[in-house]
Amino acid sequence: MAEERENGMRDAEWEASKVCVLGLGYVGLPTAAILAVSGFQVVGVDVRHDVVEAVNAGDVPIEEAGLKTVLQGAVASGNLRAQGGPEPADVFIIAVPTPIQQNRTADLASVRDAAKSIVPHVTKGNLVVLESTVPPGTTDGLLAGILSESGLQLGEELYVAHCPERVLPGRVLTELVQNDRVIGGINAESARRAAQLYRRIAEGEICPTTAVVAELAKLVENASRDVGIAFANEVARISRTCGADGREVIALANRHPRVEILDPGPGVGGHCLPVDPWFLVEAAPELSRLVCTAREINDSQPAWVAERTMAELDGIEQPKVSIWGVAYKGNVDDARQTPALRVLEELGARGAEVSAVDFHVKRFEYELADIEASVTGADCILLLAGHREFRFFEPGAIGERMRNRILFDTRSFLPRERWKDAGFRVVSL
Ligand code: SAJ
Repeated sequence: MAEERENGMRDAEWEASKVCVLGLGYVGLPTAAILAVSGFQVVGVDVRHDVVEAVNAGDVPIEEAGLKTVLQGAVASGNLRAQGGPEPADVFIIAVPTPIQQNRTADLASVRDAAKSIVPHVTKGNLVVLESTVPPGTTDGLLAGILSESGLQLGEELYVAHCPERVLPGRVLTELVQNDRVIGGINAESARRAAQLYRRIAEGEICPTTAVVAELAKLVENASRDVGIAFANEVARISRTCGADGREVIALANRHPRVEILDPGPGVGGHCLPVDPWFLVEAAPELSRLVCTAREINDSQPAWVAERTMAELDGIEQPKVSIWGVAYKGNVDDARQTPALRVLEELGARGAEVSAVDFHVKRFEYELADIEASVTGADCILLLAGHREFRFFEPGAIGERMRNRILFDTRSFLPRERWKDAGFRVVSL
């Protein structure tokens, strides 16, 4: 009883004021900046020296609407500074990458390293939050295992929770604040404390649960989207075989009040959807047949797009294709796991000459061309990512530079009629 009272007192008094955020990527950096402008003392930690330097200079190493301004405010206020390693704080938030390995299992090396790096700094009453997407069981297993090396009693003296990030690249600042948050504690008190922290920055609902439910919920969200996209891609292929336009089929089916089919596209990229569903497969291989098939469909979409492009170019000698957009989706600078890379390579393997244009991506496996050079002498524009800049180009002026006027718009992004009026044969998925 006395202990309960003591705990109650301690809980009521607990209010974090200093947060250490490990990993200053597309989730960690905006989280750190928002915590700082919300009044927390924030230490951002990254293993990359260039990232630390950029952040301290108020520079954003990633393209994300509004982030630079928020970051500069946070740094100028003195509430945010970045460095190479952690230091004592009330809360440690781990937001490091969890990529996939060759064998399609999660690579948890960064989570392991980040957790180990905080062990010497954690003290009684601290909270450790894992935001990175992880296979079910990681928080209770790997993370708790490492943190117990601190000698602190987990759930009693050191609180641990998994609060998966759910923000959509391109809308990170808005979604960080507005989205509901799933807060999975290793015990109820851990969830309660983590909920208290997120209530100070989030306007969405705070939903406390267990760590494993939070891990699964996050994976299921992304697997659900991946399955939905695979269905849309499959519908597009079936429709094409039947001589119909898949997008028109989907648009009409979506007029049913209980149908909401997603958009077909050139494939699924980014560092989330092509990766996270495999963590479910890893947890229960025999039971994840739909998830697995959806992955395979989406992974085969770039080859299908390349095949269809070549069919449009049939009879043209040494065809030349101008790819518009290599980012994994429109208006982001991220080309990680982009379907464009596979499309480009598949086209090359089929004998097409390919050049690619992108107004956002700075790092790509192949050299990017400027738009004039890319379309000059080209037979086909293959639009893969709907960057807003592509809408600025006058179809007539582009067509004049081309050898043949074919537009394969895999996103149905450009105004079809305008391009048709300029003499283009416009093809969609
Ligand atoms: N795509 C389609 N058709 C669609 C929607 C998307 O082909 O109808 C493609 C996109 O072009 C892209 C890929 O899918 O290549 C993924 O894009 P996205 O916008 O669906 O998602 P991400 O990867 O940018 O962000 C997802 C989001 N998850 C969900 O919407 C369930 C985000 O909320 C997560 O926080 C993020 O993954 C993450 O970090 O896990």
